[in-house]
Amino acid sequence: MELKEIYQNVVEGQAAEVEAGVKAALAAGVPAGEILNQALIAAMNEVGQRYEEGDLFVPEMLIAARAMQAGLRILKPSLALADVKAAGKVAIGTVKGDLHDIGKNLVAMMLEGAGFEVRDLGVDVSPDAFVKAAQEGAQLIGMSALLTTTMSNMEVTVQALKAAGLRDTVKIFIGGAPVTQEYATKIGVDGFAADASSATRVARQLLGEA
Ligand code: B1M
Repeated sequence: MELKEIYQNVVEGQAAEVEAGVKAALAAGVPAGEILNQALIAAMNEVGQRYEEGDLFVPEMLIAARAMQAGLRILKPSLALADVKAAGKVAIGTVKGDLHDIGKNLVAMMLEGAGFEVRDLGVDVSPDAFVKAAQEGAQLIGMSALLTTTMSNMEVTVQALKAAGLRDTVKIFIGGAPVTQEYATKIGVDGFAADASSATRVARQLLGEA
C-alpha cells in the first residue's frame, strides 16, 4: 500500500486500513521512519491544522488520532530497531483531584503522532508523581486540568519540582479548558497550549525543534 493511502486513511480515521497499510508497507521494505514521517505524522499535522481552522471537530480528531495510534503500534518495534530519534521525552498527566482525561489523551496522542516519546501518567496525578517522572528522564512535563478547583495543583507541582531541584532541568507546559496564557505566566511555566495540535507546536518550540 502506498504511503499516500495510509496518510488518507489516518485523516479519515480508518484504523483497520491504517494498520493493514503499515503492515503492507513494512513488508514491502519501506523504512519505518519514512512511514512514520511521511504518512502518520504528516497526516496528523493535516488533521491538527484542519481542526485549528474549524474544518474538523474533536470527534474527528479523536478518531484520526486513534487510527494513527493503530498504525504506530504496528510500527513501534521497527522504529526501535531503526533507532528513529524521538522528538523528546514527555510525561503528561491530569493534575491531582481531576479525573478528566479526554483532552489530555488527545494531546498525548498528538504528541506521539508528532514523534515524541510520551509517558502518560494518567489522571489525579500527584505533584510527587510528576517529580518522579522528571527524575526518570522526562524533558517536558505536560499538565492538564479541567476544573477551576484543580488548576491550583499545577502551581503546587511547579513548586514541588523546584523543591526537588529539578525546575531547571525540565520544561513545563500546561493546558485544559479553564487554563490561560495569563495563568501560565502567573505560575511560571514555560508554555501554554489551548488545544491538542498547538500543544505539539509548543512542545517542539520548548525543546528547540520548531
Ligand atoms: Co466534568 N466538568 N466534571 N466530567 N466535564 C466540566 C469540565 C465542566 C466545565 C462542566 C460544566 O459544569 N459546564 C465542569 C467544570 C466547572 C469548573 O471547574 N469551572 C465540570 C465538573 C463540575 C465536573 C464534576 C465536578 C461534576 C460533579 O461530579 N459534580 C466532576 C469532577 C470529577 C473530577 O475530575 N474530580 C466531573 C466529571 C466528569 C465526567 C467523569 C462525567 C466526565 C469526564 C470523563 C473523562 O474525561 N474521562 C466529564 C466531562 C466529559 C466534562 C465535559 C462535559 C467535557 C470535557 C471534555 O472532555 N471536553 C466538561 C464540559 C465542557 O468542557 N464542555 C466538563 C473535550 C476535550 C477534548 O476538551 O478537555 O478541554 P478539553 O481538552 C482540550 C483543551 O482544553 C486542550 O486540548 C484539548 C483538545 O483540544 N488541553 C490541553 C487539555 N489538556 C491539555 C494539556 C496541554 C495542552 C492542551 O498541555 C499539557
